[in-house]
Amino acid sequence: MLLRVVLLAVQALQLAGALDLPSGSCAFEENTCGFDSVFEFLPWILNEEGHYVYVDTSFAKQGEKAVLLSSDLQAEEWSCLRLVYQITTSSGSPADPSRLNLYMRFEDESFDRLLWSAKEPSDSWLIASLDLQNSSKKFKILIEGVLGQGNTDSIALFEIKMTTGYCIECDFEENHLCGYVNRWNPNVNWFVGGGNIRNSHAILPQDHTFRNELGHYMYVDSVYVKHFQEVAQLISPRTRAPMSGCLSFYYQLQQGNDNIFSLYTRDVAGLYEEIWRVDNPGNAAWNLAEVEFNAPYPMEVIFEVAFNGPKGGYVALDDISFSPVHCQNQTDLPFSAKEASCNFEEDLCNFYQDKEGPGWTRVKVKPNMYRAGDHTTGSGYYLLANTKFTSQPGYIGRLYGPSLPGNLQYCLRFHYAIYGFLKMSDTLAVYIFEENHVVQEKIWSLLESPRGVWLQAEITFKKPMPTKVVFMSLCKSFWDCGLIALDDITVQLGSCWSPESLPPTPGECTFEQDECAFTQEKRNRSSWHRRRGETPTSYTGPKGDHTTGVGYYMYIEASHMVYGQKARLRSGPLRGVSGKHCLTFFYHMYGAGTGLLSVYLKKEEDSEESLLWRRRGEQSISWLRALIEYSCERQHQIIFEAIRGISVRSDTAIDDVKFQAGPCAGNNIFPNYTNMIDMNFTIQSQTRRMQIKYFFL
Ligand SMILES: [Ca+2]
Ligand SMILES: [Ca+2]
Ligand SMILES: [Ca+2]
Repeated sequence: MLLRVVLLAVQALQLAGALDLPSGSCAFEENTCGFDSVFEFLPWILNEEGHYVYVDTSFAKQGEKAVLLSSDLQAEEWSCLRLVYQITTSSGSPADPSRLNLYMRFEDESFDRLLWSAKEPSDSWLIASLDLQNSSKKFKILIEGVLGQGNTDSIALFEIKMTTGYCIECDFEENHLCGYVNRWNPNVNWFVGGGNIRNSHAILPQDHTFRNELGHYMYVDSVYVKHFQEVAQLISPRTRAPMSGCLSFYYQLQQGNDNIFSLYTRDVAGLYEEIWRVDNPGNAAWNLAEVEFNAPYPMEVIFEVAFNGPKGGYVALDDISFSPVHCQNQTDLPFSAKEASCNFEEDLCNFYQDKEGPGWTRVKVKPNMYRAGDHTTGSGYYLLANTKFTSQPGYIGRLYGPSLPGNLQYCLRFHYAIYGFLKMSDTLAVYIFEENHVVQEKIWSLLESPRGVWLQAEITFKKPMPTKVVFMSLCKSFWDCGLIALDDITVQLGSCWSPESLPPTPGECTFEQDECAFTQEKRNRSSWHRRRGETPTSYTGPKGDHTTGVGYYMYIEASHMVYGQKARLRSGPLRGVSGKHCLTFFYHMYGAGTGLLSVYLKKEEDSEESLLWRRRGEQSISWLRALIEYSCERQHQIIFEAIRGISVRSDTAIDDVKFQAGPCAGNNIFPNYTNMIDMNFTIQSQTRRMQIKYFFL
């Protein structure tokens, strides 16, 4: 048995806290503590002598999966879920390795949220730490092991433990060290100090937690330092939910002048930022440090000591804790993503213009060849500059955003479209104004780009002082400037850049990477195709996708089909829940010969499908938004069916499909609002009335 080698380590690991585990936890000794294997899949097997559950290739085939589901859980306080696991394989690094996935299943959502995933085989157990935001909603934890290609693959779970508090906190009293790891260096490393006297590395008489010789702490010693500025790093588990507040810890320094003890954050792109550095050696006792910590997106904290030589002494660390309030009596962060964003459906939100007169006009137009509808719904409002009413030679229109606090990283996204045949470079620019408008910096400007398509711009920025984003439309002379349209401005905390390794936004498909979980009964020239850019036939189909203008969408190519031919795109299985679901998507039905687009609900075990929504014939030259509210308490699928119309001018497209819990009216209508992780620590929620609603059932 491949797993036997690690058992000793695991037994040691489970010595602490194995009795009286909180709900959502299990050490897999006599039973699985309310975690049940899901019947349709392989069972997880409880090892005869206890200690773990496993699934392996001795009784299952490649690609098969085993699913373990918890009972109902609730995290009314912020909690940390720790998972001790191991993936083993005998075949090196196979192309299709075994995987372990962990999902959260909220009772009102028809899809599961992937929280974490691992596929690296290892020789010993590993620990994953997952922050669970406080919520009154009930949920279940779903653990899925998918067997890979190797002929002796196995996946084992040794322990699941859900405790209140933040994953980043640690008193170093348990063997798992809360998922903190030392980055190995030949000469200087962080070690566990204290504890059992006989074999301990105790360099201090007492730890901080228990104030006695049995307590533990972390330390790094300079005695083996060989080079100038050798660095020891202790790395925290990565945050998995946005958090902001005060990080505190206790430290001791010996001969503090010869080493530098600092604290860094490191984001998923590997960017370091120093957030604290020891400024005086303090006394020989435990010193408290309090550091402002903002992690709006996944981050690690790194405790780093740089030694200049072997006489640098030691640094000891204990009792890292976090509190979601600021360290000093600062007021709460005044930033709210919703208040800094606008779709212009009702007004200018918190944006405003110069007093001299509007350079930007809020408009709603009937879409035609020369002017598309807005980006939000296809039939709503947006801003337009350089119209003959607003532009004068030498005119500059300025649209100011609300004030954004300094020292935070922001991702600004907006959609713009340009019209006309005139030269357009530099007629739209985005500036950052320091609050008193003294310092101005251009962060983006328009280059020549396709006309009549809503294009998305993304800008990441960070400034030390409070700033405003300013959209400037410039028109040197009336005859030089075409029209500029602006819509769906969003500001989020964190970088716009999102690594592909992060799980996709649950319940949403933009078709940018692939077709998500959508499938087709058959795939040929007359089925749905994934495409970017224009469709080959003129006077039909979109010019670009809805997500970014240059991305992918799904469409039927009418010239490969005959009149009345169908193409059907089927969603992955969706869970039945009580209460309403809201399905939103964008559709494009432009062309004189356009046929039919229908959305069907197919309940499991029913042969009939029920029609939820339908449009017949040409609708608009713009992407239009559809909202469908429906309920279904059984497992089901949603089917998009396009039928080719009477001529080749009947290309029909869809994009940005999104499933959400609850009725459509309460849902946020901003597109692409949740990227990476939910930014739902905004201060106020603002309910926006929906412009159009379609109700069926
Ligand atoms: Ca301790
Ligand atoms: Ca709009
Ligand atoms: Ca898209």
